[in-house]
Amino acid sequence: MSKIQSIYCSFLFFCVVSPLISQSLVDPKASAETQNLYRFFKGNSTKGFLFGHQDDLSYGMGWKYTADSHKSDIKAVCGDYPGIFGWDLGHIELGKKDNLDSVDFDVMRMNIQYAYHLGAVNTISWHPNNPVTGGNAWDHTETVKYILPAGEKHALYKGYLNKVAVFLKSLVDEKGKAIPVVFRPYHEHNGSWFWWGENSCTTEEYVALWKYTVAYMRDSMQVHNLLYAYSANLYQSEQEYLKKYPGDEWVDILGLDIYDLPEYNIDYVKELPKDLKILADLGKKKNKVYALTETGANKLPKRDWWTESLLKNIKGTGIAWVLVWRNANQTQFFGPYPGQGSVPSFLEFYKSPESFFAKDLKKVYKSK
Ligand code: BMA
Repeated sequence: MSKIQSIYCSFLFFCVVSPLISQSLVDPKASAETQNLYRFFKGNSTKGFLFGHQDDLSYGMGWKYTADSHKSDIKAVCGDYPGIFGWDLGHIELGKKDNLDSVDFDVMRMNIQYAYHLGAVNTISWHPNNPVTGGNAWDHTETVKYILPAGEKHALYKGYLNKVAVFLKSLVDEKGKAIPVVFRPYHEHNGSWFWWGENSCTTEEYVALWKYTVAYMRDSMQVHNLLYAYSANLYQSEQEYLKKYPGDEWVDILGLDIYDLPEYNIDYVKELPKDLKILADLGKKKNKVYALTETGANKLPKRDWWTESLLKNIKGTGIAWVLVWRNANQTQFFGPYPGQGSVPSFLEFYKSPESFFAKDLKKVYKSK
């Protein structure tokens, strides 16, 4: 290629291709850092995936956050923080000080800022209480139709969204710049345990809820630091995965939630690659980032789980990240902690060139 041709190609890339990349996001006004995060995911997924842990900085086995301690079970085990941190906004809609798992929202904000300062990524899910009954997210009484614009609980729902938007907009760095977040509302909708789940609303209602929520954040509340992730629980086919899909212009990232739990009644090591293959094929077809948005084996009974059950089945799949759920207490933990039986396997997983932890991340939010 001559010098002139190469200058012309770069010119074409910057004027034609790069605006197209940003235009393909749900939010055309997404901040530069948010667009860069998406580009980072795309580029990095050929090299490996970020490792993530829910509530990692807020509490762990036998400890709770105290100011400036920056404790983490993952760091205590491998000397490094996760590459992606998960948080949940459940109960913010009620105006509560703490979330549904007793995390103070001010602490959550500080931890999100700390994760950003480490160069790592933040992803936020939301388990809102049922706006019709006042029960929790698992109260799957029919609800969605009552909170849509024509419904009698619509004003209440808008109030919920206002509180979420205010929190998301408060996520800024020390210079006041917005911190990008992967927002993952209304997850596992193809299961029937949440009020937005399979048997509690129709496809039209779910899609309307998704679109209304996204448009409200983006257009009414002008929140511009979000990538939107849609994540389904186990599925058997692409068709099933897409049953309630709101459409390409409403989703940035495709997700899968799948657990290695006896009550799931699945053979995880068989099911995981099958579901991931469907997800990866779809991600490639749609040219979208895709991720293993929730997984884990409660209490980690298999000592080699990290290498044999997880790493073997996710390496080379192109997922942007894998996130394991929280370390709540002795009866519910998905991450290792010092002395736990799976630590040697986790350390092998950590050392794998494909797993990215915080120290591996340098330019997540930069344009190049
Ligand atoms: C579930 C459990 C609950 C928790 C909820 C929201 O999977 O971990 O204990 O309240 O997620 O984090």
